[in-house]
Amino acid sequence: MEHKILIVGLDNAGKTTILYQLLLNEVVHTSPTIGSNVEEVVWKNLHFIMWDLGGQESLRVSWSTYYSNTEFIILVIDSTDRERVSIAKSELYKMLAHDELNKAAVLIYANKQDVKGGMSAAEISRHLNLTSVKGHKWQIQSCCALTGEGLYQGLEWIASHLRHK
Ligand SMILES: Nc1nc2c(ncn2[C@@H]2O[C@H](COP(=O)(O)OP(=O)(O)OP(=O)(O)O)[C@@H](O)[C@H]2O)c(=O)[nH]1
Ligand SMILES: [Mg+2]
Repeated sequence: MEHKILIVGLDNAGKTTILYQLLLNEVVHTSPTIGSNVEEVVWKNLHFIMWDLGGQESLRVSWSTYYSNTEFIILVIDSTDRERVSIAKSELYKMLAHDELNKAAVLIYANKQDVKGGMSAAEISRHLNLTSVKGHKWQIQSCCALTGEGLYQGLEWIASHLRHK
């Protein structure tokens, strides 16, 4: 049984870094993703097909072409990017309103926690107004893609909310 996961978020949030940290346990050099990367991450006998989508504004309109059969959305937030958290919020609510994602659960990674002065997970949760999200299961997890800290706690949450095991 394979589980389809979409990794979304604004450009520079750290999506590709997270994907390859999960796949290879190392930090790869990234450049902005045009289109998508897809990898199979096997963890604790679970098979995740992870689609990492490009986050630049012009690419976000095509995110919906990836939505069918998605079990989880991983929304990556750059905790240092206070200016654009409201844009990330509107992208989140657009996705939650989409028919094809009505059964998808959402894991939010509050990434780049290694950078001083960034937003905490609680602060991001308030900015995104997560307590108002009722129709979807959600969880927020702070992390650092460079060290991998927090990433597997996020996967633990996903593993405990699988629809088909
Ligand atoms: N300090 C710090 N930098 C990070 C972290 N995660 C990613 N980065 C850096 O952020 C930059 C962007 O990372 P990417 O993974 O390419 O970002 P992306 O979300 O895939 O961006 P797009 O493909 O354009 O949508 C890179 O320079 C990463 O090294 C983190 O946890 N901490
Ligand atoms: Mg990328």
